[in-house]
Amino acid sequence: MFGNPGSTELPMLADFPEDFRYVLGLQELVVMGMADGYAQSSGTVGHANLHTAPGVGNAMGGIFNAQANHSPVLITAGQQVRPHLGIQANLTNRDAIRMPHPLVKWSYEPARAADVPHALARGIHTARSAPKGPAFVSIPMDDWEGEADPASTENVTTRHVAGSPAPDPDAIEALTDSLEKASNPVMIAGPDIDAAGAWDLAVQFAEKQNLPVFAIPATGGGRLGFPEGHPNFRGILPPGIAPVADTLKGHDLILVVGASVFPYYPYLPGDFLPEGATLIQITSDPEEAARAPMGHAIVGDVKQGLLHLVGRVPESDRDNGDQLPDPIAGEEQSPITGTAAMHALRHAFPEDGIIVLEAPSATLALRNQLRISRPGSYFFGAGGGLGFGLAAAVGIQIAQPERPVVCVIGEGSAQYAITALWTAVAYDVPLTVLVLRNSEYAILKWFAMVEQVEKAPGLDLPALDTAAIAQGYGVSTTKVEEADALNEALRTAIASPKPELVEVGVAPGMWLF
Ligand SMILES: Cc1ncc(C[n+]2csc(CCOP(=O)(O)OP(=O)(O)O)c2C)c(N)n1
Repeated sequence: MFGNPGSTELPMLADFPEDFRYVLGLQELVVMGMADGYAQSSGTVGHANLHTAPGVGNAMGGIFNAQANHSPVLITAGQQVRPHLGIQANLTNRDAIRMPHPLVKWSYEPARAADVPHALARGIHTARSAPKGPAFVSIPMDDWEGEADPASTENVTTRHVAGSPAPDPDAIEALTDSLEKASNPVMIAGPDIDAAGAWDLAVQFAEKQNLPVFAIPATGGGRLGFPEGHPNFRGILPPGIAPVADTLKGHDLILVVGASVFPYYPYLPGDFLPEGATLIQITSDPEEAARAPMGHAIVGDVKQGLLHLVGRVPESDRDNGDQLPDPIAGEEQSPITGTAAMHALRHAFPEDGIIVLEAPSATLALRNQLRISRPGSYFFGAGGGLGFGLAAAVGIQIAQPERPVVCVIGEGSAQYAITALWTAVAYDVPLTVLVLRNSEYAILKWFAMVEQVEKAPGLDLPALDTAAIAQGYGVSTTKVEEADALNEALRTAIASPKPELVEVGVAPGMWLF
């Protein structure tokens, strides 16, 4: 249970069971992000416990992110005692169900104290059923004094809800035929391949069919669905409507697996697909299927879909285009470029490392430099709400104590969930944080250009000393300016059994390679 307690949650925490662990976050956005990262990385349900209405309010951006990440999180919040609800006593969540409603799969306040165990079980099953996502239960604080119904509690704590609806075999058969007839098909790999544990199947399928593979746009993909160092990998789709169609020109069949179609941003209108192309999406999320602006969809479990495809398609020796060139460090300059910083990280990053990324102007540079090629090794806030990165990294490192986690974060982004550093220190979470300091909101300056906005205020961050702040939370820190020193500092930090923060000065601007 990740939580931040208040008076309304204390009864819930009484006699805290020994087989549970409580991880304190100092602000609810951080609590939510930690539970999200933990849930995604562990493959189990994360639990975030929030402080009645203001706590849910603070966590809202994180709940938004968990929804976009398809992250199975049970969110509980305390509530005033039932006799106080009608008179709206202080701290009453006056419309607890409606407050997080659009951002969760299910929002509920039990009608009776005796219904709390069932509501919690229902929330857990709801969060982890396809499509996965957050579920919310508000619990009046006097309910913990009430009597549970022993028979019902026995049932709800022992029953399992297993399985994920399979795609229609006829639809998969038809897709197999379309693939056979296509002259230049392509696969677009999305985050739910990783979440479904279907990474190896995606590779087998692409290899058997000799398909070129793209990743979905970087800004909307919370996980990787295909190894980016694989010879079939062709790169990351751009995020706008017209540029996606342009990139996919020449392909007549576009198969999107485990993603929405597509997480576009900014708005760059045009044709959705290249002329003559057909798109087919396999997704576990009926809502993702329904809202797609083009193509056809097959709704069902991504792993089972790929399993059937691998079993049915023949080996192909089609020509699938050119491999990506090796990443280069780029020209030396001072301050170093974001590309050079990511190149230094590439050479310090261990085989079994996990990246958590929230460094907007260096997103593409990191992806292109590191070409991450192991499953469960990359997490990004798909919703775009800052505050995911640092918090999720702490939750992921707790879920994966044996694997080194490196959170790469812009100095602006770091501030949203900065108190996560305290949790890392308090619970001995040996996370490495790499802060890219460019003294500005670089990505917003780029957006200002795209949106033709001139003279916007508030895009510079002079004299923001993230390392000094981190020291206040008890984190050991190192500041570097050169690529070699960065590489050295990262190796030391990653090997350290304590949380460490490395801050590197980078030149302002956007880093695409
Ligand atoms: C909760 C939230 N507030 C504001 C934004 C808008 N926003 C997007 S990127 C960004 C700046 C990030 O700055 P920094 O981390 O320094 O990265 P840089 O762009 O310089 O690489 C902001 C404020 C957001 N995405 N989420």
